Amino acid sequence: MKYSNFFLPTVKDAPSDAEIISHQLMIRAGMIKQSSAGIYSWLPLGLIVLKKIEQIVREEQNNAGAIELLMPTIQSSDLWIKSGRYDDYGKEMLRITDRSGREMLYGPTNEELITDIFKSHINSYKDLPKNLYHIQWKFRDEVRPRFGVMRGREFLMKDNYSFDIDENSAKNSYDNMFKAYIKTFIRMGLTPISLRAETGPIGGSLSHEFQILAKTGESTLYYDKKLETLNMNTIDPNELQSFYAAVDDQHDEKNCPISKDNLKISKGIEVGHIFYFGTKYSEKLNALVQDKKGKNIPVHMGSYGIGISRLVGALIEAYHDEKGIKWPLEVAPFKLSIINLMPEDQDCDTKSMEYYEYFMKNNIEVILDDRNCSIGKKLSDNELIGIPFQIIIGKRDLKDGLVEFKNRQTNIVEKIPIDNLINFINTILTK
Ligand code: 5CA
Repeated sequence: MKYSNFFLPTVKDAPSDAEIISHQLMIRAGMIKQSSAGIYSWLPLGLIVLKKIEQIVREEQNNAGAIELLMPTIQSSDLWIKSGRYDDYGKEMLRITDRSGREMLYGPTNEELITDIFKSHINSYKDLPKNLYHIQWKFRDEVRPRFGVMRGREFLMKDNYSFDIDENSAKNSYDNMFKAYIKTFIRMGLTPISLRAETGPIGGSLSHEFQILAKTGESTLYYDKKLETLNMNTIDPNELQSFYAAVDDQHDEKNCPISKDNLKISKGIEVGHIFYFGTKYSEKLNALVQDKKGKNIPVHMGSYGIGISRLVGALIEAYHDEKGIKWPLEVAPFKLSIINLMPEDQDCDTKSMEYYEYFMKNNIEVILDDRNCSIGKKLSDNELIGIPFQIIIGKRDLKDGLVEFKNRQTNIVEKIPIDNLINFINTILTK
């Protein structure tokens, strides 16, 4: 991508209602534009990151055996009346009347609709377990939408639903998702902390929320330090669920079961929530399956949510400095930024283009900053948008046969001989 062709409208100052750093940086880095309270347009840079996060979530869902489908955003009220949640959801649900006077709603979640799909097609234990997911926009008319995409009214969520013949099997499905969630967040470069949670309007008896650590997070977490050093390949959900973890209003210093030496206190942001609610919806919506003895029984269900759009903000909360964003490589909108400090200089232009074409040809996501603007603006915009690796091409360095390389995570700058640069980058990217 050439910066001059792209649409990346960076702005100097964030609006005064942007209270938290991720909201400020997303606006300043030209990632989103507010359309109305809690509702945003995703500008190209923001959309690339959103899609990257979505893809990691999708891959880990697929790896865990979940099957993707897509349900609509607009739902009919019928199923919600049957489940009893049409009234329970209150003002948070956006209600719409169509031209025929039918009551519709913009889905805040999908337990009812998926149960209806399930029951139309599956009626035997032989077809279980099943785990279905979709990635779709939700709407919740939050009383106080704030913090940008972290608490929006319209937001992108991955939600899936597991169907099992009994409680034992349902707990396996729950643990399978638990494991997939930990992997998903670690892949994004985040540190997930899992905590027992309230079930709220979703209902049920078992629930965990997943918070990721960020110094600027909203909740204070108290947890066993072992939760911070997980190995993605050896996750044991039962072991993790047995470790101590609590948010501040649940934590009681006097009755804390672990020693002070093992207790860590950090700030976190909730990015995922999972529930086991047994037959709550299947009974009301008549989703029955035949068991081995030929008896029709309500299917056992769980639901599992990840806030994909919230994760964009959460990642920025976890990775930024006073100059801007510092994307972890896995979710970065581009891996490399080639910054041509002097586009009007023939040598700078030729070298920049040579590198750019090489990376483009080799499918390495790169942005070439070829704008005719001041060096100061170029450098500060690049700090702001947080591409992990910067290749800075200036006239003086080129004369000495060098280019500058900056690692945005560490902010360390090195001079690299021009002929070694491609090898150097390839080595870093394969590490
Ligand atoms: N049906 C269940 C699981 S699929 C459910 O809706 N769970 S939830 O209410 O906890 O939401 C799941 C995730 O969506 C949350 O962990 C959070 O990351 C995200 N989320 C919820 N509300 C918002 C919001 N207003 N703005 C942005 N993300 C949100």
